[in-house]
Amino acid sequence: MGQKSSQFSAEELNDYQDLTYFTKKEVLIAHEKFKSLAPEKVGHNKNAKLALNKVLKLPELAANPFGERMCQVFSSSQDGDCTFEDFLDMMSVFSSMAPADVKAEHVFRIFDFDGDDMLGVGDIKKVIQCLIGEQNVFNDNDLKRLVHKIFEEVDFDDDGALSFSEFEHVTDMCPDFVKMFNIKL
Ligand SMILES: [Ca+2]
Ligand SMILES: [Ca+2]
Repeated sequence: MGQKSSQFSAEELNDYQDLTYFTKKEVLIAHEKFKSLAPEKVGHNKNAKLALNKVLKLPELAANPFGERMCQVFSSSQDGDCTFEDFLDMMSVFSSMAPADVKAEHVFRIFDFDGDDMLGVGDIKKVIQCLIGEQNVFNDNDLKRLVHKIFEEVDFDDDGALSFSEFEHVTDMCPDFVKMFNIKL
């Protein structure tokens, strides 16, 4: 029926549908987006691995101050390079269909720059720096004060780091924060 033959078998599409928040049709739309980033590569290898700078060409990622970090978190090689499956996973988690707690879990990983499963002072400083942009230099004292304020609010057990459950209080208080990571397919 369709003019273009799909690069995917029915079985593959069923699997992707089961593993993501997407319908088969949306999986194909996600693949078109992935392909548009590097048509020459993805044209003959549907699951080709694209370099980080190619993936960041996706406007939604380019516009997000955490775009690079998002790719790193979803990259199966952990360097930001993404196969289609990495990309599909990322699009699925940040789609409007994914539940808020799943999104929050991944935002937590994005913010956990050093990967120790806690958001420490260093992580939060980096998050703030990403949010305000590299051009805007934040006075060191202001930055310290802001970090202090955040920890005062949500570091309930006073251990100097935010666990996921402490972080969830932040996302409950400001749902817009997680919405910043919504990507429309
Ligand atoms: Ca950390
Ligand atoms: Ca804590």
